[in-house]
Amino acid sequence: MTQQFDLTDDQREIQELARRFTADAITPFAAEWDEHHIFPRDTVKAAAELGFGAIYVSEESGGIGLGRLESALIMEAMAYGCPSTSAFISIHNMASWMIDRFGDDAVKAKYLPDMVTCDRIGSYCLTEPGSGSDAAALKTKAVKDGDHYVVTGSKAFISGGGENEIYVVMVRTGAEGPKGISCLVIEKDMKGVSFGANEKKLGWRSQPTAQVNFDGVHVPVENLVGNEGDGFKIAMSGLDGGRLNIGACSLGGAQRALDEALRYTSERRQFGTRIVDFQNTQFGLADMATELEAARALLYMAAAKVTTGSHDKTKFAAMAKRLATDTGSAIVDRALQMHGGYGYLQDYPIEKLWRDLRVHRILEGTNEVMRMIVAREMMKQ
Ligand code: FAD
Ligand code: 2MC
Repeated sequence: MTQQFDLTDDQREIQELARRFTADAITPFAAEWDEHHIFPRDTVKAAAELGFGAIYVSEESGGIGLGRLESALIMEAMAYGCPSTSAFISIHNMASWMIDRFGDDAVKAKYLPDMVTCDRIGSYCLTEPGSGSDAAALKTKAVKDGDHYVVTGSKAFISGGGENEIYVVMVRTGAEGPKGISCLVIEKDMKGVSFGANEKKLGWRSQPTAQVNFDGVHVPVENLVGNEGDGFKIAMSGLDGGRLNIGACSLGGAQRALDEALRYTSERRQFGTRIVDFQNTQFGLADMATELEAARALLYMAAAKVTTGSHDKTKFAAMAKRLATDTGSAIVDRALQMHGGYGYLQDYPIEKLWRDLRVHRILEGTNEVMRMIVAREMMKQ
């Protein structure tokens, strides 16, 4: 936002491009992907052809080198059609950016060309069965043996697990705590990598989630991203942007629910009048629109701060993720109520939005962890 409180022409153009792509390639198919648990790999590849596989990867590495506000605009637009698919593409962007931002030339040259085009898709692996919110307690071990690390352990809940080719994995190379963590790129086909069953989920059904296991996997030392001991900070920096994108996915889903609620209540009649003619409905719609704009404004501001590397970017990203995901869920829930019983049926898009947005309050840091980050920053001041 170079002009105060408005998007630039370039930002509007990228938003329009993402909206057109969504209308053609995502919205018409989202219900089927959800119902039949179809992962739309071809659509992800088509998104990459527009540059959406490497939105904030530098142009030198083949990305489109945009900022985090542009990324939020793209994620929000795609989530209007399918929050699950948009969020999946967001995670790939986060993993690719971590390699681009912190990797050396060799690791970038090895992985980024195929990741930019989504010929190889990336997963982000931090969570373990015993460490979710307390991410720095992770136990997956990487022991150096000559020119390799030998990696043993398990990662839980990995988006794209079993499907994706590239795993950006936080491992323990040193002592307990955040400073003993490093970041390694591990490939699906390396010997000793295996996957758990595809998790059966409430939402996010257009993408697989699985445990990823490492049993003595030999990973070349050149696959280290950054220096030994930098892994936790790299993981957290990735999440500053990832959390904005997840928040943006909630905004997109909530905007769709609001539009659907306005349309439905303008058509449906009870007691001899349209549902939208009841003042109760109008006040509800007005509040939904107001709260959505407020959450959006904070998210765009936080995105601008992450782009410029502002000192308070982590706090703002956490605030924006918390507000956008809580607000998004609340709006979808109200939209479902306005649809009455029909909102509960798969014949309308609302119940899927409700299910997809629910998990945004849990992953990429629960909303309780977001509050913890904000409060810690406040107490430092
Ligand atoms: P826990 O940490 O056990 O938390 C349980 C509850 O306790 C939560 O309500 C939490 O907020 C609360 N709590 C915990 N600590 C505190 C505290 N200090 N103060 C107050 N409340 C607290 N992870 C990845 O690394 N990569 C992925 O691709 C990925 N994809 C995912 C996809 C899905 C569909 C899901 C559901 C999860 C995914 N995750 C992924 C994992 C996700 O990030 C974790 O589920 C999340 O961080 C929470 O960890 P947990 O589930 O272990 O919950
Ligand atoms: N950017 C850069 N560095 C950061 C950072 C950030 N955003 N946040 C923390 N750090 C640094 C921090 O400065 C400190 O370094 P130093 O000691 O040199 O100052 C170091 O990292 C350790 O930080 P903390 O002391 O804050 O670590 P702590 O263990 O207390 O907790 C917490 C950090 C709770 C914020 C972190 O564990 C967390 O975010 N937990 C939630 C886990 C999570 O978000 N998981 C998401 C998995 S991905 C997912 O769900 C997907 C769908 C992809």
